[in-house]
Amino acid sequence: MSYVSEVLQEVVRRNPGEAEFHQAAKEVLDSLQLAIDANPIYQKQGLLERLVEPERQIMFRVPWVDDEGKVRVNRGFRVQFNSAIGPYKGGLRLHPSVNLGIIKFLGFEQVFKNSLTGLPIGGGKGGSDFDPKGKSDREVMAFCQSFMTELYKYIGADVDVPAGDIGVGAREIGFLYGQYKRITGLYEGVLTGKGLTYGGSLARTQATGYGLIYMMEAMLAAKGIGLAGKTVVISGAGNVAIYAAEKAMALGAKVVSLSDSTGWVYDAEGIDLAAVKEIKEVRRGRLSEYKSYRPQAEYHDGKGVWSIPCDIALPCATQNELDGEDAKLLVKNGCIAVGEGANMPSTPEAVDVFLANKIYYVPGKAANAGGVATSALEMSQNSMRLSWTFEEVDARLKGIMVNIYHQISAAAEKYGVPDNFVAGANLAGFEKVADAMLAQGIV
Ligand code: NDP
Ligand code: 2IT
Repeated sequence: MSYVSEVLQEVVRRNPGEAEFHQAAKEVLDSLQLAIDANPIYQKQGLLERLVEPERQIMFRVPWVDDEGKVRVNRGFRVQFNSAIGPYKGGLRLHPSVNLGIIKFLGFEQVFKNSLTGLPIGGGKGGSDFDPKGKSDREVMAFCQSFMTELYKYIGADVDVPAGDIGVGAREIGFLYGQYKRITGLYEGVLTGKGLTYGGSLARTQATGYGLIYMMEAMLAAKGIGLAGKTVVISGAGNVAIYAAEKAMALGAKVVSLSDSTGWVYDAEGIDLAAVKEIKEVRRGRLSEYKSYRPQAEYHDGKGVWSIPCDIALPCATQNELDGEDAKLLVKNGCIAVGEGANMPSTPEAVDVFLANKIYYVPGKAANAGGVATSALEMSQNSMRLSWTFEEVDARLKGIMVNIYHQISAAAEKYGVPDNFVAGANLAGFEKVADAMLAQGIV
């Protein structure tokens, strides 16, 4: 049995029930086979065994009191996966589906993504099975304060720097930051995605979505294809989806769909983004309300955006939201490119369909790295006690995304699998982390 297969078998045996973590580990390690074969030192140094084992996993009780006076208990997580190239860095997810396996898949992906940014950040992820939907601001604050009352022991500006993810935006980061500062007395860049009045970076809100479009623009340009005039289908209606839509439209593409966990809209003339922002960012409402702004649009309950004919598909909601059948439908309807705003939104079957059909497919760890890259820029600004202009941050973000495209494309070439950006992203992300781990000894 190959070294890679042995390690994967152990991952499954030692982490029972963590399906998403198994999936992420398999996808990465399968691609690394090429690098492993070329460098026997990796096996000798137990590099893969170390890579798949988080440095530290923290799980804790999060008790809080709801508006009816009832005591509620959630489970909190922070997985500090790998600090070979910098302090742990990665978001916090608040969603009822959160469990250890999901946080570990996200933390594992984050290690390679953060490496691709070229910035000095290790990988981590955290969150809770708390559901912010339908909760009052006071309830969200009570939860966040309780969560931070335990988490603060393990984080710090040079230790571990959490940020947002699903269910965590500016409101939650504010409550978390306030509690951290109150307990520790430290005014430091311990979280990113902060508000602009207390150390946040301009363009962090837009960064993941804008970065996704900069990646697609760079990748398509290398193939002689422009974004202008292309029809784009996007899933999700949260932070990533909204700003991906905004930048795609600014570059002349037509975005015809968005979705949330209840349903999806199809607006043939192009999505009215001001309406979506009003519904989602201001009122925290449902996408079903979109028709009251745009009566000519279609709204459907359930899943369905991947049935819309498009040139470019951008899954920006959640893991495994696009399966093999969806992928076949996209190909059949003429889709030429897929870029992942979400983390692991395409199932392994869908990825196989994209690669077999020569779809230009950029996986999440490369395509959505603009968010964490801009978080690292926020950390730099905090350390320097300076703030850069929107234009300056945005220009750096764009430079980073173009550089990531060059890295993943060059790695795919180097290992003899041109245009396979799955292999390219995994191999390019791995190299820096592996070198740093080898240099630091058996730790
Ligand atoms: P948000 O919470 O802002 O939005 C998530 C969106 O996806 C919502 O519209 C949500 O619908 C929808 N959704 C549909 N199905 C699900 C489901 N089963 N679970 C959760 N959400 C669902 O999150 P983000 O936009 O920040 O994150 C979207 C994706 O992008 C995630 O995979 C995240 O890990 C990834 N990502 C985020 C980054 C960031 O900077 N925020 C950076 C890199 C990646 P509803 O409103 O009904 O819940
Ligand atoms: O998945 C991700 O990269 C994020 N949710 C952003 C993490 C960060 O630290 O900004």
